[in-house]
Amino acid sequence: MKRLGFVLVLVVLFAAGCGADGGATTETAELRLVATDIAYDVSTLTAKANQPVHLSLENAGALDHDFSIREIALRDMHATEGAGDDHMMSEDAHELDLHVAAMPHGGHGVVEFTPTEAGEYEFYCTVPGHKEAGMTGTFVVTP
Ligand SMILES: [Cu+2]
Repeated sequence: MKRLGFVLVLVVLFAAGCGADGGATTETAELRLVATDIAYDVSTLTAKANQPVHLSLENAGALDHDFSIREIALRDMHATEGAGDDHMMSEDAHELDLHVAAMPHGGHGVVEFTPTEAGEYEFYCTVPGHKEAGMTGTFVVTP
């Protein structure tokens, strides 16, 4: 049993070493945002330029909510859940660089992307009246 444990440690160390040798290998930023009626739980989300982001939007409210950024430089974007062009929006989804929706009562949406330029980007909910009610925040991309 002891010997097996030792071998496992070696395997783990070896795997970690490989990751570090990759150089360009960047850990994914796991971001989570919870929407309620009518607010987000945090006002700032942070990631690094060229760091892959996995953003999960959870809807703990009774209304539709989404996460949108009008203009942001990014690559490798795909919404794995909750692309949600069919929900109530005050603007055209095609004009948004980033958009993911979450249905009410525990629904969630997931979007993965890699921001490519440092800066501060406003995010908000496009459901009519929600941005005005305070569903906005800042997505910070550090160099
Ligand atoms: Cu909303």
